[in-house]
Amino acid sequence: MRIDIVSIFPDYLAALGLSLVGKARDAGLLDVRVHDLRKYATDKHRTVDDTPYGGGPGMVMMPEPWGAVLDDIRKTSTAAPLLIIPTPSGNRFDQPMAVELSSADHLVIACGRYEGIDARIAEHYAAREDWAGVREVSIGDYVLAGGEAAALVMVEAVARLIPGVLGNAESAADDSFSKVDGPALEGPVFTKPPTWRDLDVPDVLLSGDHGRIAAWRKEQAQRRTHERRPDLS
Ligand code: 6GU
Repeated sequence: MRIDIVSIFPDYLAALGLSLVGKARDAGLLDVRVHDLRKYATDKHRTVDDTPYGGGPGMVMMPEPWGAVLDDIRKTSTAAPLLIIPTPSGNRFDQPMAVELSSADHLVIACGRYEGIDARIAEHYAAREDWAGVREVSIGDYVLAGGEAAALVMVEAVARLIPGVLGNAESAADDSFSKVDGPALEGPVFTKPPTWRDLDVPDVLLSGDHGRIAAWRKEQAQRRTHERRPDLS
């Protein structure tokens, strides 16, 4: 899979060289390219924002630099890309959306700052036959200063679903939110030592009885889901 990310703070995306996403890139499973929007500004001050029509606070990102960078990216891709615009007013990003996005050939993430990107960018690329569509996406009900942190979240959630990125031992099938049936959240986990600061690992986990262990884990997961996320149980 290829993912292009456009930002006025390309250094913000340096974390994509680390950890799971960095390894997926090194293994050739993921091609991540970061672009500096300011390179597509045309005035000497490299301006990418302007005042909103109709008045109001803040600034809006101008359509011209966005159109220029997105058209440039399209010229270098073989498959029609899906354009993702992180915004607190988008559809909610969740595990089913991560699963859907993980089968795309090419994602382009347009990170806005200020009050957002001129709405004609979403409208234009949604109508383009050489693009796979546009998704305006929010990662939760709070407001960030820009789309970069949301892009990091989405890339990591999608990358770990690409075949070959996770080892067999850490399969995504057991994740919270991933079970077709059964509780949404996973229960508590333990490792050695069996006693730490007077706290014992639950006996059942040391019993070797795989049937009892599976039943205990399911009950713990149900309890946790009920207590912490009643909306999911
Ligand atoms: Cl995707 N962007 C911004 N700026 N704020 C957010 C968000 C995205 N999701 C939740 N808050």
